[in-house]
Amino acid sequence: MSRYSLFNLFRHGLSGHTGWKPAWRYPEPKPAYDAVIVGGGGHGLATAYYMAKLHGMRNIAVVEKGWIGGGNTGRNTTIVRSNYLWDESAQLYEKAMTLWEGLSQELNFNVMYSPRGVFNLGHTLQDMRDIERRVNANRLNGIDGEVVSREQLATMIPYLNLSPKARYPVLGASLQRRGGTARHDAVAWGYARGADALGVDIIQQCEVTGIGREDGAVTGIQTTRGFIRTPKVAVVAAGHSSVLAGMAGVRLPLESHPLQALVSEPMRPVLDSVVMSNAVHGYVSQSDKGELVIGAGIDGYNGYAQRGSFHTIEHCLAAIVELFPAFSRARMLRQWGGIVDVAPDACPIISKTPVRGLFINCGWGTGGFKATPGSGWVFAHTVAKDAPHPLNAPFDLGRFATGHLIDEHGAAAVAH
Ligand code: FAD
Ligand code: PYC
Repeated sequence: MSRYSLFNLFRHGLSGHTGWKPAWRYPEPKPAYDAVIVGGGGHGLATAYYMAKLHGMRNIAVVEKGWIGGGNTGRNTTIVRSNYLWDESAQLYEKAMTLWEGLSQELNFNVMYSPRGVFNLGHTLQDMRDIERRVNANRLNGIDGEVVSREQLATMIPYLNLSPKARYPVLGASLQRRGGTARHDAVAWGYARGADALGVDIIQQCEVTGIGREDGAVTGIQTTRGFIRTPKVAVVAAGHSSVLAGMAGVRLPLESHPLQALVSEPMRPVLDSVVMSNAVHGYVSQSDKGELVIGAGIDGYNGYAQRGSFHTIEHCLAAIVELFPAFSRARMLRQWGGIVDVAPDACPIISKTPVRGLFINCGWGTGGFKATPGSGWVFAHTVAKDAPHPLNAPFDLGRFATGHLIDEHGAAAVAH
């Protein structure tokens, strides 16, 4: 900590913590904007930031029904990687990865991107063949990846159970060393502060309840704080995407599911990488505070509650304890859920819609946190220019009519 920040901390402490300059304003909605982004998660805020910064759109607003980052952005397990199978997704997630690498500097806000390495474990010969195929595909796309043997894992992840007698014995893994974690809410705060400084209005506690249309084009949004006129509405509402699109008569090929995570009590450093296993439905990393951050597969039913069923996390913890028997003595501190929007090919939809001026960015399912900077970057281009960027062109709605699906179930990491 610099002498200046220490001095400020001391000064604010003595003044009863008054007089802090808020990191962003709390403006009243204006009657009209050039564009409105619905959803103040990381993706919506990143979109606003890049629209203002790169496309000169300053008369814009982000409208959030709760508080920024209170959706999946603040509920995820913060895993960042770009090791997707198909060229289209690999390039999109790799764009995000390169933005992560400079994001703290770009925003002058520490997003705590930590490239500590992400392992995807293989438990069967078929898993290992899939891992080899994916690593080869990644490398052909210029993305770092390695196949790691069981023997190497013994030194790289000391507490991992490598017994051949395990129910799902570990045979090896893929490793992306540039993958890792980032601080989820800092990403929302950093983009919010940056967007606000460029003139973007961030309007919290403002729910969109309707989308106005005339002659097949958007006219504005109905909100709990009045009607806002705008020719462009960009919906980035994760688990509620279909609800919002439905307000404009657009039907999306999405299902909303609960996805749960939990953290243990803090403990000394025991795990310096991210370990994921699709086969046993569990993944784990250790936060800087020392908590084990653990996540499960999705709850199988559709729902809009930010909670899930007990048996799902029970199953997940059984898997984690099987992978790391030493963790059986850790007590769990808290558990929560988010609502994820899953598309049939486990890929996002970043697209114009049949309604002129209505854009959607959704379908990130269980894996959109890692994409946050890239998603905002391409969506800003799409909304500002009324046309997709080449990186997101393959992810348009049209693919569900033409059949050009990009099946990334194998790389999705969380089984669904
Ligand atoms: P959100 O952050 O959910 O933002 C959408 C916002 O829209 C919300 O704040 C919501 O309040 C707002 N909204 C909805 N309806 C309205 C309305 N009518 N009016 C106004 N505002 C509205 N991804 C990874 O890459 N790595 C991970 O490790 C990972 N782990 C996960 C673990 C869990 C438990 C969960 C739930 C998700 C995980 N994900 C992970 C997925 C990731 O969190 C999401 O894909 C990503 O955060 C989506 O960001 P977003 O900004 O689109 O959505
Ligand atoms: O997409 O990498 C991922 C992920 C990990 C946990 C949840 N999603």
